[in-house]
Amino acid sequence: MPNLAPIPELYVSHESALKLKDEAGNLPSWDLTPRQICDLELLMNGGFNPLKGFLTEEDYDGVVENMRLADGSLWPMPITLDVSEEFAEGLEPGQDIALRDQEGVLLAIMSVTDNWVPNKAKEAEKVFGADDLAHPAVNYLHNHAGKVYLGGPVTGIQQPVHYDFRARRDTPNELRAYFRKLGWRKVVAFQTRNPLHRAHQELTFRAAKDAQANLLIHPVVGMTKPGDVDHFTRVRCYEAVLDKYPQSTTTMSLLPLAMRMAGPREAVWHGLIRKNFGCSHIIIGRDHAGPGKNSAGEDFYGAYDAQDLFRENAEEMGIEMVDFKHMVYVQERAQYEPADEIADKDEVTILNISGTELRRRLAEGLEIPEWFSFPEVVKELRRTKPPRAQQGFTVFFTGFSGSGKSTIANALMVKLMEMGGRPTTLLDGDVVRKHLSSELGFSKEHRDLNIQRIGYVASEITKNGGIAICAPIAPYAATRRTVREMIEQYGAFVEVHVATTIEECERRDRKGLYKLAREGKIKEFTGISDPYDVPENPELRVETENVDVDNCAHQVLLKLEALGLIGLQ
Ligand code: PPS
Repeated sequence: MPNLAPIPELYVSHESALKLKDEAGNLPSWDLTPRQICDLELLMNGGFNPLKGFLTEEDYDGVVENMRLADGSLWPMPITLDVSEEFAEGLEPGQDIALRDQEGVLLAIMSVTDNWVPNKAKEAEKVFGADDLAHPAVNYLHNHAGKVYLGGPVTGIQQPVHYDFRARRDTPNELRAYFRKLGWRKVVAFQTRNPLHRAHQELTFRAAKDAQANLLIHPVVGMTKPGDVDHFTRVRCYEAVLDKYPQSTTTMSLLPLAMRMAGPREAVWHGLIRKNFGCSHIIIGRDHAGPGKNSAGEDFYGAYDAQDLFRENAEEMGIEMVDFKHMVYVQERAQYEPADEIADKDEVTILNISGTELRRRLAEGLEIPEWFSFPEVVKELRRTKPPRAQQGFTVFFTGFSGSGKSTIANALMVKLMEMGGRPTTLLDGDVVRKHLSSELGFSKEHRDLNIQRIGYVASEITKNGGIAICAPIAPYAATRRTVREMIEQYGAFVEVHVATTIEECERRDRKGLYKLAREGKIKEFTGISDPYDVPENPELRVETENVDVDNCAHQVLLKLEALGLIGLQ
């Protein structure tokens, strides 16, 4: 049975917080990233107990190496404060820094004891199992996280502010108090980042019944896997499913966790967090917190690795694992049953709809049967994700200067406007440089900024149901990937490589720039004195030599139709 006494938090009293706020004006100030805000919230409210701050170098080494803090306690996930080299440079040991949210609100003071450059490749191998950018956390580590880590204890000033679903957010101590008040001694936690359908409702209910425990639906609303259903939609879905459980057996609380999709280590981490939230059990499934396929197309982890690692550590963790039962629908009996308990398998009809099939049906506006999900859940999902042909999307042309990007993009825009239906905006390289990026040059840093700005505008257009057509050179693969990730949260990203060779572009030399570049009068010219990473897997590659513009634009239209984004008459 869990001890439901309060656990330590890192917050100071209201009076001390006011005083510290006053003094913090003179401290170096770090604006936390969304992931760091999630981590900080769980550090401060005890969700990451026994951590007292961001990991020191010694703790970090132990956690990376063998999941142990320097004092020997079990902790599987590096919780580190990554910052830029410039910020870390002037910091002396013992220096206090102010940790602020993205609006500048002071959330905590951190006493920096450690300041080091981590070996990220090693962290990727040890923590995530492979230094492979197909893993979202490895990609984050290499392409988003700062170069330097800071470690040290944190003094909590105030919780990050949330304006959404306030009544559904609880700290570990609030949940513990709630369980104490209701006399819930045994509680099974269900961790989820997906909408719940009937099978989930059945399996969670059974898990709680088998353990003779109450049930906590504990969905992650911090950061989940890129491409997941947004948490606003999910929470509205969860609210609907909550009514399907017998009254007063089940509750729901939202967890502001930034997931890492680290499979086995993540399962142990989820267990420790749920223990802090007062739970006695947690449901761990097949491929728990799995990141999908690696760059060779194989699973990162074995299907039962998470359960195995959890089992090895369960005793020390003080929270029990409940096996996730694979539930399937038996048509003849009109009910869900655990797949491994169906004795007459060969005589009955077993129905199942995979995640991929569900997404296809939603994307194409097809029927989703009631045996699979609750009508309220399907309605919410359809509201957020209308069929693809009604969603916004981005067509992102990339290629050398003079390759024909702008001309094809213009032709495509006109064709789409002829078809009508969705507002269409062209973000051409030259136009963007005039209106959005007029102060930028062509250094790597400036090109990245330019492309990120285009990506930002395109993602807003996509989010709001429009069509964005972008036509910059966008020479760097990593930046194109960042833009893809920004946009795919909201709709399709269709990368079109305009594959005109550099020789042909130079031969055409419409603007006379290649001549100037050859003469050294324009520096850092793409293809001449600056690199261009050829897209490896664009949705479409168009050749322009001996093909007219109309045909190139038509190839793009056909691709959009094949992807279900437009309906050709
Ligand atoms: S980038 O790399 O994506 O930010 O470039 P982009 O915004 O598309 O701008 C490319 C246009 O700027 C002109 N130009 C140069 N291109 C490449 N390298 C250098 N150094 C350079 N200096 C000026 C060039 O005309 C490009 O126009 P397009 O439309 O591509 O022909």
